[in-house]
Amino acid sequence: MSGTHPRLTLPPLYAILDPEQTNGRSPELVLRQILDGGAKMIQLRAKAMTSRDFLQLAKTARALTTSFECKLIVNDRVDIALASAADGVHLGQEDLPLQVGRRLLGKKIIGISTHDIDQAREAERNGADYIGFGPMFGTITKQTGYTARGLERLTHIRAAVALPIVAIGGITESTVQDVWHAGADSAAIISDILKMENIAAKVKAILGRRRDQEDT
Ligand code: TZP
Ligand code: MG
Repeated sequence: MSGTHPRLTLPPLYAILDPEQTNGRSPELVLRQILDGGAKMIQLRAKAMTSRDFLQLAKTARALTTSFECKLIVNDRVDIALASAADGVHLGQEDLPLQVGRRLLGKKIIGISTHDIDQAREAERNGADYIGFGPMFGTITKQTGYTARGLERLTHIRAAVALPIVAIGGITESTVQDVWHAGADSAAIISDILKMENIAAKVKAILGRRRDQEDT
């Protein structure tokens, strides 16, 4: 079974906002900067927040992202995605199974983290709307338990599934073009964006790399 949507078109950058990684800046402020930079898809990831606080943040993010015509994806939490009217949820291999998420979310977007071809094919069979694939490079943001997958494996995944692919893990402005070139529809980036003083400028710079690539 393929996804319930027509093939999802992903913007080149999939920005991830993790309130634990904002250097003390408020997540709302950081979110606004990411939106000012032009990001059109944002995932909210809040492992340590209470459900109540996560929901509050997700509702605020929903209002802001809507005004910027940006898609909002909630990490891990189907309940919070529903309650905040987000566009969808991102589920890892240890989260609720895709079929369960689909039953609860209907036509909303469901993305699945994958680390090899078998997981990618399974996500496609079960109707994911996109897959995450990684970690691409060494990342300090998340202990994934997997070694860096690298560009070559990304190319293999690209050939194995028709689903849109979001590459993740250790991607920076300097490597993002390689990732797109190897077949990712989109690049998920956390630290290279959130560590910046001027987040909007960083997002613009990353999107500018895409335009440069298209011009060549
Ligand atoms: N899943 C695999 S790697 C990763 C996630 C959530 C973290 C990516 O963060 P960064 O800082 O862009 O390497
Ligand atoms: Mg998860």
